[in-house]
Amino acid sequence: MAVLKKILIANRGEVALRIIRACQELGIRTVAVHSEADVDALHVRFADEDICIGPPASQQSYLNIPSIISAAEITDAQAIHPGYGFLAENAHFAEICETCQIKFIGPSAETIRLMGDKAQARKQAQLAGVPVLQGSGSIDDPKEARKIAHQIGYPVIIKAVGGGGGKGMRIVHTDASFLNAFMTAQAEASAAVGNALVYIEKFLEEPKHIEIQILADEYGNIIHLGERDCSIQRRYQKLLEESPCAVINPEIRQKMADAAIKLVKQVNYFSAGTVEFLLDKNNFYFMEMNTRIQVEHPVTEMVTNIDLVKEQIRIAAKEKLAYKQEDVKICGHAIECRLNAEDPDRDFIPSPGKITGFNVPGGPGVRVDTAVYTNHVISPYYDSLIAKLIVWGNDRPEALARIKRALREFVIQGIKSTIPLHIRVLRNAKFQSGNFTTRFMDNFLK
Ligand code: MV4
Repeated sequence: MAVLKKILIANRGEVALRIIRACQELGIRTVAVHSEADVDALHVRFADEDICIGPPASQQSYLNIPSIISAAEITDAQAIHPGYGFLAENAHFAEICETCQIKFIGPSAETIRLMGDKAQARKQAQLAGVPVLQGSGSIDDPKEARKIAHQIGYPVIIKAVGGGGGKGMRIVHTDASFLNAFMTAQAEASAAVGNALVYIEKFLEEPKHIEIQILADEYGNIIHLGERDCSIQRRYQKLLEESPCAVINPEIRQKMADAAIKLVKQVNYFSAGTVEFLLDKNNFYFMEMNTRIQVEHPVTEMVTNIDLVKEQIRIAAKEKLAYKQEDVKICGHAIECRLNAEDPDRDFIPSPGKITGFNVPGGPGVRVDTAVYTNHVISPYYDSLIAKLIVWGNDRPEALARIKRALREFVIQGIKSTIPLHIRVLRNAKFQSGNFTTRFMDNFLK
């Protein structure tokens, strides 16, 4: 990597480790940043250099732009990898990096801003000829909005323009309940993302949530790496993801991939990215685009044998894509379970604390992405992800058997985890059929 000799990782936890590993294999030096709560974190131990950027609260450390930029300047890092969450989709941060002549590892600030406005993103999809659901642009007058909702026909869903991941979302079934829901959505959007703007879409009751992984370089080369089925979610938090989708037919898959590439072209996108769709029977609709590496990227890595984080770094170093579309072969089947420090028997309340015993599974086809170790303390300050368990199998039945086997080997003592819940989901006949929708977890937990 001629132009990138040192990268600062503006993140923590398993994803910080994931990025450090990619850098080490590419011969790039790494700088970890950490809060006062993360002095003993593995990302700090694994990086070549480390620097404290503030107190435990994210707002004052992992979201503290001046501290992070200073850390990059002090250590002479030429680039910053934001991981996911925190500053990963903050256009202002990407812009500041550019101004300070630090390469932001991701797309341009302009594209992050455009896709971060979910109403604008819809417009771009339409311009690119990608199907979208019936809906509105950004709208703020409640009565005007109700007229549009009525025209679309209920149920409709109100979404935050600055949202993504379900923040400030409201499903509405009648004219009578619309105004109240609309104003609540505006207030929630304002509180959650600091932007009260919302838009409306026809609500699909039982779709699948399917996303296409793409890679694009700065020279206009674009490839897709197939899809992930992310329909298993609770409160818009993904619990389990797989690739490929078990029930999609090849024509639909090709059409979704073509649509994703059309959108990527339309917005001059480069880096790794994900285009999310809703799939209803054999119709699909653009939902949003994520301009970051995602939590569930390993399932795609397992079925393509392509290291997405390395590719992101190579693209940032102005290299051309090393793969052509015909080089991408989807091989076998991968599943990921997100193991969270939550108690599924007590409405998923967070279960932070000391991990007194930790044993990760192994054997053929098993990958564990974690930054946890025995006697590590899960802090209440950050998200509750303990580990991602990812398995590969020659086919879906083998992957299912393997992930059940691996979950039984996994030992997490001292705190509650979602392992028992995952085992129950994997035993469920509807889940096993592959024929499940976004409604699955609500029904399952009822
Ligand atoms: C939808 C939808 C159905 N219709 N939009 C959830 C998170 C965010 N990325 C968008 N999401 C959805 N948007 C329309 N027009 C369904 C979801 C959705 C979902 C909804 C309810 C319960 C679970 C869900 C899981 C995934 C996606």
